[in-house]
Amino acid sequence: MTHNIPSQAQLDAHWMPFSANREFKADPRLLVAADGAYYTDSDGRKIFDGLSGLWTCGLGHNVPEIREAVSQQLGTLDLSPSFQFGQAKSFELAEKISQLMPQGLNRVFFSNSGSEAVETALKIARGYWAIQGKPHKTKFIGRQKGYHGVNFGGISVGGIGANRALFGETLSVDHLGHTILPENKFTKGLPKVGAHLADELLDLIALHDAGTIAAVIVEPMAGSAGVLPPPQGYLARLREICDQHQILLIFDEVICAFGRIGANTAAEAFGVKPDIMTIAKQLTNGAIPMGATVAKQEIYEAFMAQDKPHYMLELPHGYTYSGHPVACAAALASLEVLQRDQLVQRVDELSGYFADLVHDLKQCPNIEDIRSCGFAAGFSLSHYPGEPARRPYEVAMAMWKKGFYVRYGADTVQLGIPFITEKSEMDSLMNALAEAFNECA
Ligand code: PXG
Repeated sequence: MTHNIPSQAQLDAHWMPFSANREFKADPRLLVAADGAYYTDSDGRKIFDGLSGLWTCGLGHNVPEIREAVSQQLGTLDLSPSFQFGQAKSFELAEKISQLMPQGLNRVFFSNSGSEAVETALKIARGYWAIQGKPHKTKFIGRQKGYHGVNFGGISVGGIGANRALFGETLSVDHLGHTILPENKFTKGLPKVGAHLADELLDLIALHDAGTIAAVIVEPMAGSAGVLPPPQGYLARLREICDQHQILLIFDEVICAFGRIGANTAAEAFGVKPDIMTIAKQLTNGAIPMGATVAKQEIYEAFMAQDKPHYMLELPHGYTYSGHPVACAAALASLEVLQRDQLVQRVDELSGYFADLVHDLKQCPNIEDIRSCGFAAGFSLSHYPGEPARRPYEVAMAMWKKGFYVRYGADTVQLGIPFITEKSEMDSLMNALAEAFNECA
């Protein structure tokens, strides 16, 4: 398989995203194939995909229906201009997505990534208030530890300092505190304490005035920061305060939507409906890039009701590849398989088994906290002095040697297993993780 190994010049030429380039290029970890819940690496080893790609491939890899739909679409209509012209699949997909959303969230704007879905949501929120004659409502409220992608809007509302530090001025934003409380350590599912943390929004409203705030954006379950399920009642309280003060609520469900937590959406799972939702990742099972922003019908209608000639744009925003036919084909096939194989229900049914295994690792060395929700779990590890990120990296590398791919970032190790994972595979994953935690003690 040597043809799969890049030369040094090739390695040098690629500036890798969110990667320690120097570390990687000194000893590359290369994947050459994927099928079901497993990758094959360049040494021919089978590697269990403990993060479903990057929280994307819940159905597993190499899904025949997606492969065929994409290939057929490429041979039929490979691209149609997304502005002012259309093709049937984007409309079909928009309706399909609406059916999986909480009622009333039924106007879908397509993009190509979670980051773009977030930018679109922020622009729709500001535009909405401008149209309503409230052009001063421009500020956004994010939350500490939030991840909303990497574009300027996203890092502005994002709450991960390391992702903003180098890049200077952001949009006008403020942040709620994160929802990690010491009394909630080692909770399975939603922590009991913490609904009161939503009241911090009242302080921010007192400080900035609701007349300057366009929207609050949160991940209903924060993913990248280490799997942080929302405290019970927290999201409902945020919803209540937003309603009282005419502030839009945006849920960033780029990780949550379409099964990760055992429901079609986190909004459904947690019983709280946002005004705007961002989705991506599982939408196409990761096979083709696609994001989308889903707005409440009233928001769309406000744009349509503007006093403009009928041939003028209602929202001057969009991407060359918005609603790309090949991405639409992948998404339609992916959602079809998700439903046909009842994988959302499967995650829900097996999430208790998964959570029990995950929490059994509490006794391993250096485990400071464990959180879990659906088929996602986060382990916070105690730090080496001055080096919070080192132990998770060491654990992930030990796992890689054992044939398991897991996510590491900041002081956490995370799992986001495929929806098709068998109980026996969960058992092997946890056994390997227990060994890795012990080896890295
Ligand atoms: N919002 C949320 C909640 C996300 O998790 C984005 C927006 C941005 O999506 P794009 O498609 O622009 O990357 C994300 C992405 C990880 C990991 O290892 C998480 C993401 C991306 C890459 C890695 O946790 N989340």
